[in-house]
Amino acid sequence: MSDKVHPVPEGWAKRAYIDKARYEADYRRSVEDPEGYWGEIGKRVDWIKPFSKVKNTSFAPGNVSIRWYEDGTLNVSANCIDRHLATRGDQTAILWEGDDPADSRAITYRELHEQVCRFANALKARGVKKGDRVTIYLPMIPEAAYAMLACARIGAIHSIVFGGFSPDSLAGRIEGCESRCLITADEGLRGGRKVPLKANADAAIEKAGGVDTVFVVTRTGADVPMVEGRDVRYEDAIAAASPECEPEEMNAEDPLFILYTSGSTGKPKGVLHTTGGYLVFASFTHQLIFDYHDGDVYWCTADVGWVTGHSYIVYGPLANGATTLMFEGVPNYPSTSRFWEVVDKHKVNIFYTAPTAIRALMGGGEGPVKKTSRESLRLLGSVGEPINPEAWEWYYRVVGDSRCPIVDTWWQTETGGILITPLPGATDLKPGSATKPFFGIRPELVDAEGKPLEGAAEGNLVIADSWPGQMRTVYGDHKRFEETYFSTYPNKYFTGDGCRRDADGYYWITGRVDDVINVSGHRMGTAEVESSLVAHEKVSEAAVVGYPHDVKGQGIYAYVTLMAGVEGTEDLKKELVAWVRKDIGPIASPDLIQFAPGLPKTRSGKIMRRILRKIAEDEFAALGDTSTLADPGVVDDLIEHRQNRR
Ligand code: 6R9
Repeated sequence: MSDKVHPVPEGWAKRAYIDKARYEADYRRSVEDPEGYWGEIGKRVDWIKPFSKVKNTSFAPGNVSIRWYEDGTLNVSANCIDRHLATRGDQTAILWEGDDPADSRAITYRELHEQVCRFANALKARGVKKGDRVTIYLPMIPEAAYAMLACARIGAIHSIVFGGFSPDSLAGRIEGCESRCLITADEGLRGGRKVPLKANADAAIEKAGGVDTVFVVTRTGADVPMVEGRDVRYEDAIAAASPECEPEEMNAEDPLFILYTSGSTGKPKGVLHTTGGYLVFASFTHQLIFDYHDGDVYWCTADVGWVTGHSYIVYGPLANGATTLMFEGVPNYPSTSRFWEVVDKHKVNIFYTAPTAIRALMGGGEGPVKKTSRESLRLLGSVGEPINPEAWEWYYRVVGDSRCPIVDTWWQTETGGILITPLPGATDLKPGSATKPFFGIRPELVDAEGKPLEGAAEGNLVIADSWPGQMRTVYGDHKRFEETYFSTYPNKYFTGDGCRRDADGYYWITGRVDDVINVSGHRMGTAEVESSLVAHEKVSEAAVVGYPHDVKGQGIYAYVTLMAGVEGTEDLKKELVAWVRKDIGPIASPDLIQFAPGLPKTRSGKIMRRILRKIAEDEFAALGDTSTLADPGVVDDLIEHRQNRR
């Protein structure tokens, strides 16, 4: 924790949409009169049929139901494109920067309109209609945004799967929502390396079944096999389609997209977001938190495979008529100056990235940053995991030349948009704190029993009332939705995060309190990695925990018990890492593996993760009570062979 305060810079309070007085007044009104407040804010998007009802939400056990603007109708693609055509048809909507610095492209709103209409018609020509699920497995190319908006235009529900996921992970997500259409590319390109997307897609479809159409975008031009009758060249389909497509009239509560995310148990959940409330919330938060003004160039470095890419590369910025930069590459290719070179090349004003990227670049020193100008930058943002004060200060001083405020934005796939964050013209910053709630958000801290904690305190973070961008259900499993988020603390939304509130009412997220770990800003369920490990023929049992990692935030530490007679060699460790990589994807690769003859269990057979976490953290002096263990002896062996010695 740091007690340094960076006051709102001179000038910011005047130019920003929101200053201190306005924040206080509007915040009060937003929580005292949510109906009135969100009723007004709801008008920021174009409705086909205006809503007359604003909020109809209940967090009551057994009856969780969330509806916003429920009798209004609209179309998200029309809001992100058509309504800008008259005033900014020739303005750049998407500024695309390829993996290779020689490769970039500007797509105007008018071009975006044509591309999206053509693709929407191509989807229709293959029989895709309102309510159908479409899985998108694409690299960071403009076609990813076209695909999302084309689905939204015809009312199909997209489910994007990050291009780094394996065929098996992709198959699970195709099956989970019964997609009949998949959109992919021949290959992806990241950091100069090729990713075999089409080959992965073929393997996934073979496993999942049910897919009758695959659109294949040409990215590298690799010669990929095409299945007759099923696979369609994207370019051919677009060329044959009409450039006009009427947007489908959607109800505010019709689904917009599904996005799979990891939880503490079981398979990833299909988080469902709907149309009206999501768009209002994504666009409103984008405008105020990034203080987006006409003409600004805005860059969020996330991938569209994650929620940040959905809300803050595509839907929020485009609904606001922004110029949004989309980056195909990685921060260290061709060199570790890449981010800042892109900032200079495109005169980026607002830059939004993850702490893990900042920490990785910090390791390379100031040189690669300082050789660039970055004078266009005005505001910096952070998302995905807690940012440690050292990384915050480096980002502020080295990247922002001590002149750009940093918005440390806390939110989740489930929340649809940012909930706790500074507003650059209103909030004095404390490095490491996500600061204060956004309008309409009622964060509370509760103890393990659910008792509300007042004033300065530390506990579990819950949200007391709904907001328009909140997820509506787990796709196809409303019971799981209720159990996961509303049963721990009845009548509250449980975030899964721990949090401290200081005497100034600032929130400091301390990390997950459940069995979810956050690796380089990516959510990973420990149960998913465990089930992958135990599927290996030489593994009898596995327990996975997170441990502090200098660059990734958390690393993956796996305790593995082998089958009788199998020897725990270094080669076997490598084999297991490769196994998980192939099974789930590179982001799930264990960083450390410890072969354990036994795991610490209670007499009823429950693995005591608390002990495993402590040993992985190299904090075994404070193991706490081990008296309930069936065999306390296993702990000594685990400590002796621990893999993280500091
Ligand atoms: C947007 C996104 C959500 C989890 C969340 C929390 C962590 C995100 C954070 C942060 C501290 C921040 N998290 N932003 N922790 N400060 N500014 O990342 O969604 O992938 O669903 O992850 O990430 O633990 O619960 P998602």
